[in-house]
Amino acid sequence: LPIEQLKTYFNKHPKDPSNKYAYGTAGFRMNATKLDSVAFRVGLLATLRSIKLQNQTIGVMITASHNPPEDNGVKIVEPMGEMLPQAWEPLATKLANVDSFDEFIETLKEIIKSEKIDLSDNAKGNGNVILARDTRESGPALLSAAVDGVLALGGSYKDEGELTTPQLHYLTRSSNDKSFGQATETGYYTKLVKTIEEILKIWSIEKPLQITVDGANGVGAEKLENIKSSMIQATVINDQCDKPHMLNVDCGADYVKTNQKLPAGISTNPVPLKLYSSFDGDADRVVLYYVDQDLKFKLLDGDKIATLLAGFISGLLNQLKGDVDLKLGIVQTAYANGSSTKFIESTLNVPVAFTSTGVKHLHHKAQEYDIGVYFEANGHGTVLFSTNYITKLTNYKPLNSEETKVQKTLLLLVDLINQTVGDSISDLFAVLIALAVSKKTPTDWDSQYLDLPNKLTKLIVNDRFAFKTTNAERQLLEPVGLQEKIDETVAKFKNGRSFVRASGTENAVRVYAEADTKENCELLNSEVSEWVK
Ligand code: NG1
Ligand code: ZN
Repeated sequence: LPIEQLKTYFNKHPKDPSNKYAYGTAGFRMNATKLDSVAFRVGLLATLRSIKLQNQTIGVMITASHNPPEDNGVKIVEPMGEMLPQAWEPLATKLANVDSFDEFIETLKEIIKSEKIDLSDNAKGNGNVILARDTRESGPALLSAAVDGVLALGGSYKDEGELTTPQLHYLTRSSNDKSFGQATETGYYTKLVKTIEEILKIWSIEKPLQITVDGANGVGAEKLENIKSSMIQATVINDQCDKPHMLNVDCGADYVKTNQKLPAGISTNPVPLKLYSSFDGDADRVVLYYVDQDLKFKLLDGDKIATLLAGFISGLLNQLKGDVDLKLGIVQTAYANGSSTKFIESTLNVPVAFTSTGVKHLHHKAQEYDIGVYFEANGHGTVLFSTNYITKLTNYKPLNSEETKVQKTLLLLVDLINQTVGDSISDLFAVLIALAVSKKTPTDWDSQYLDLPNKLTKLIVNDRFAFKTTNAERQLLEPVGLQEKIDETVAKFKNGRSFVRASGTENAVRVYAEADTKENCELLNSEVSEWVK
């Protein structure tokens, strides 16, 4: 190890001993002023990860997504665009928390030894890291702290500047896998636009896809404007990316989903039956919505996106009369609306699996299917296609020209939908294409099933780590006795369901409740919250 060099950089990014860090659902995330030492150490860990993986490119993303503008975060992206493996999370946590330089070196040595990382001259390189950030004010400084982590080990880096989280995933993957696309931001747009235009052409759709998008005043707004095609008419509002203090304020996917209402910029003058969409602060989540004739707000959240896309894909597959035996499944979390689960199982006849919150869990589970559709209710998700899917469909011999169209479309969906992670931009176009090809209006889509009234709140507690769950986070093991109380309360409500878990991204405990009416779900939520307090 280059001890002197490490020491210089270590001293440049001092850690406040009173700060404690944990690599959670979405990496490290908190008030940005506390993250300098963490970003430096994550840069270093990413470099080690790259060396371990024969110098493949590793990604580092600086973002706090839908959280307030003064927060920030940092997470690591794997060579194929996936999240950091869970086995490395405790290593990241440990490295972030050590205080003295001696402990720091000790921890680095432990990681190098236990992970069998080759730092000799024979290694394939000193590590290769690409970095990007969202539009937060704290972004540039945190990004350069992470760069110092790379430099401390003599690694190479590329600063990609402002990108959406899924774009950074795309670039990481395409840097390691040429077949995925050109490893540039332009390459990302080209792949997307080409695929959209091809699908529309197959179905002779001449009317451009139209949508108004609330960009959360974040990076997604700016990037969406780079997509240029005569077949796409996207109007972006809340696009003030140059005013970082406005990020996610009264707008964005999380605001719309949590408050179940229109964002700033649309709330005063919504056009009935017109489809709108909101991205979150780093553009990996998307929700859609409209107002009906009576101006009543109708949310089309992640659950509705999952059912739309799964229904669209299975509908296409059913049109192929030859032999294509492919396994379709939907992955949800406890936050999925009960009505959606029922609809998927009994109407779509598709199996549903449940995992813990956090995309890494859903993504992993979705890989077990040929078509794995996963979405969190908040709009974070994607569709994964297996190699078996690609092989079977590529080799399929269409029986007529209609089947040729279906076959081509099914194969193009693999390029349309970001295979690495949930992506507001690509998910949005997947939805618009599913609607256009199947000639559905927003109302048709929405009427597939009726959401049960639901309420999600958060509580600040003394120690959120005291809340331990089981059964995909739907039941509490600890504090002992609390689950029984919740069960008794839930039993009093028609269609009642409620659960409690600690957030992995905020210092809070979340309480979810659904029931037959709005009043009842609110009552259930507040009664359960009383037990938690
Ligand atoms: P936590 O804070 O662990 O609930 C939130 C979201 C997750 C996921 C992560 C990462 C809810 C209830 N939770 O996690 O779904 O998106 O942030 O951004 O929406
Ligand atoms: Zn996000």
